[in-house]
Amino acid sequence: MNDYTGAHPHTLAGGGDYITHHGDRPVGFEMVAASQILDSRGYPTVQVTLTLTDGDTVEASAPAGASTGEHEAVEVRDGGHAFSGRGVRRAVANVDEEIAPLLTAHGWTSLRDLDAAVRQLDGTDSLSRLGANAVIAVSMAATRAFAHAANVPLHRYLAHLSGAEERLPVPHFNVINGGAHAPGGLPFQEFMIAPVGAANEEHALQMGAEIYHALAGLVRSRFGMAGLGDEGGFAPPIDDPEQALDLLMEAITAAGYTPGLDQVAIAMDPAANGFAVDGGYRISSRIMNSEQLADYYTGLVNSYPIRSIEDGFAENDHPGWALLFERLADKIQLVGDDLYVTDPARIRDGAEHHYSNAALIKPNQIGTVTDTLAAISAAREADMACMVSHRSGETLDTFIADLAVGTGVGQIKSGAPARGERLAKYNRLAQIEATNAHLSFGLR
Ligand code: 2PG
Ligand code: MG
Repeated sequence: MNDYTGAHPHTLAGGGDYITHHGDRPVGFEMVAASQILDSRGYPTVQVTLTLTDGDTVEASAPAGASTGEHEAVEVRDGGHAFSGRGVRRAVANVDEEIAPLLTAHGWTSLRDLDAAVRQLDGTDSLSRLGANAVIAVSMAATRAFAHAANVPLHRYLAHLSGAEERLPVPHFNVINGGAHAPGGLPFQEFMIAPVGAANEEHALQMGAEIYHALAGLVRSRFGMAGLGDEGGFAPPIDDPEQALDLLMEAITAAGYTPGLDQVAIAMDPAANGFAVDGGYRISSRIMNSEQLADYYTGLVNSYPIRSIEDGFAENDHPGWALLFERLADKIQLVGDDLYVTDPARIRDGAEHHYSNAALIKPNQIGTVTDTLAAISAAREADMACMVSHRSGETLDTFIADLAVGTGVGQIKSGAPARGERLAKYNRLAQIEATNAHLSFGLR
């Protein structure tokens, strides 16, 4: 990963802009203020506003997961009666009382120094003292402050930090929701459509929306009413993953597209922590051991155009992961989410042990933007693919859209092409495309 401390000025790809001698131009903060806002599930989360010394402000807010990995950075929540214990007044106070004096004490010459100083102030590996929800919001806002000071858009600044070539990612629309994100008995959490054959981002969004509407029609005619899950996908009353996959195939065709690895592919996040039981995994009425589950996935991959499976096994079932890798790694993408929690060391370990060939990237799992970029670097060095991801609890913050473009990973998931907090990211991608005609679109 590049940083700003090198003696040579860095050139930013794709514009006439330069960031030169950034180390000589510190970013200063006049004021740091946090507040408690509500996320897309109606639970509190942390928003941070930084006022720069030039009087301009930048803002960011923390997302929150429902199916969290055991080793994720730890949020600070209030406990007690209000919001079922999920208030973030303490995390907000940590920003106002501890992080603010640190940030305003002097100028900052790099995001890396700033993130390291906040981490040091916290003093724990998991960020559990100040709260990962406080720290990630500060880090994302600070990244915007550095981009602002460098006078470049956020995605370009992130490209500069990551050393990657910018690229518009293929959106993975989560259109059927199960697991921890929806009521009902569907064990797998996410069924996604990926318009890999789209000409560009705008076209991909159109395809996603048209397929979503076709699916709405199918679900309504077949099941009457169907609820929506947390990420805007439908939650029909089904409990067999193959029923969900059949619905996707029909919806893709009904919208006038061809299901296939070169036009509209399918991706799944079973999120296997959620259906792991004593002695195996529960799918519909069956309990499968790891071998049977690997066979089951292999059967699905042979029958449907599935390009990616995330968290196919529980995070601690390393033999299961190794088995799936052996079976499918040369055919499809196998993504570690709960397995890696965006932690560079865990990603390196997974590469060494052949657990997966891809990593999910969620900034709030690790707690700072600097560490998120380090996770992407670790994956890249191990020849692993990365997919940038939202959380099931989201806000209108579009940071991950810029992160996906700036790190050039080629793929993103931000839920269904419906609901404001999901669309905010997709629309931001379209906006980046509209103002950066030179950028390529697609998988890497
Ligand atoms: C996941 C995420 C996002 P959550 O498992 O990949 O879709 O869910 O934010 O609930 O962890
Ligand atoms: Mg996941």
